[in-house]
Amino acid sequence: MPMKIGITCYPTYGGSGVVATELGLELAARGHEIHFISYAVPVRMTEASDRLHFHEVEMMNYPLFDHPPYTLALATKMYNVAVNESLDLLHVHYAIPHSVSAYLARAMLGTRRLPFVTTLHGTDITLVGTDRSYLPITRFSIEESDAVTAISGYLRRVTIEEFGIRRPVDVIPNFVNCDVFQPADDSGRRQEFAQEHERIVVHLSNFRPVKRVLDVIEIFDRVRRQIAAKLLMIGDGPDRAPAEWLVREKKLGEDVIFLGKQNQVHQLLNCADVMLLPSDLESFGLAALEAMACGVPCVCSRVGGLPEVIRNGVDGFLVAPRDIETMAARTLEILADPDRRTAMGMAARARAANEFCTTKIIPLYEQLYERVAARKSAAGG
Ligand code: GMT
Repeated sequence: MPMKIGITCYPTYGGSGVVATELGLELAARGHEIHFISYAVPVRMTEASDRLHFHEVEMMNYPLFDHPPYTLALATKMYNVAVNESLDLLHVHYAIPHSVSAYLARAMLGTRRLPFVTTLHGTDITLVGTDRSYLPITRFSIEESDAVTAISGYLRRVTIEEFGIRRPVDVIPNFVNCDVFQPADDSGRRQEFAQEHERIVVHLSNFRPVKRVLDVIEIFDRVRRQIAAKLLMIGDGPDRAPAEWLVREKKLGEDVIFLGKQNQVHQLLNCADVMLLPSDLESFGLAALEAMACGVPCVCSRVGGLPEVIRNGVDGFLVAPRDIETMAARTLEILADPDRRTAMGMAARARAANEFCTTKIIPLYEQLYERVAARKSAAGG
């Protein structure tokens, strides 16, 4: 049955916002009415329709506020949208502060109870949530959620262990639209970046320290000494400037192309022969999944949820984090052997399509919403 769902996420360039937005778009395509509630339009929300709406959280500033209370403004907007649009439930992505705002909105609704689902994405648990300054309220908002999902088995385990959570946490893995992200003979775009004889390596992230962007440059430097290649750096963030500096130091300026933030990433992934994701931590690794769906194998760190996505030696390689030499060797193994690259690319595509396609994952969210809504009805909400 179609539902009216409020979705809150960070609208900026980052995995949790991308997942939340793609989820909203997919749910709208299936007949649900979606209301995004955030401080800006989410990056991948490129359309609006009678089933896709955006509500901006307005923040009144006042000289007394050194830090305007966004959590409260968001709770107020959630409450207003829930009342005006008769929302069935809220689904918040990233615990801090979204699930706290949802908790407040639900409490404000009183007997007209508004259930909320919290999806945990990674750093909300592993970095922010476990910091002493946020731990008690993160635990509280997880315990108070009407349902909680984690994007990998790894993140579920960490959540339960770190917070001593006793309530159920469902694993609903991240997903990819396999019709948009699919292998394509994009030689037209490929020629923009490389000559026929050159291979293309790609990295996609928000360039935060956890992504080890400088390791990407170091790995590419070693690859480039052996083979003609270009490196496409997609995204932006705090480590972009240090990475550009390292590129200049290593005299790689001709071969490393910083593209900044991009929306049509599937077109760029389709130019690539291999993706590098040497992060210190990834609770899932959505960028790797998007590359895999395009038939691009990844060389990644063996951390967090990545082993749940990539089968080492089959559809990519998993290497100990910070082991730059082995990552370079694995990348060369793929680039130097076209048959190997094709076989791994096909295996990667098959894994993405069989395990993580929207057609498989979105129904899991729909079933969860139905369970949560049914509990609300049973409670007389
Ligand atoms: O990785 C980031 O810095 C962004 C972060 C986010 O919440 O936007 O990504 C997390 O969520 C993604 C989507 O679920 C996952 O694919 C990433 O693995 C996860 N990042 C980490 O765990 C470091």
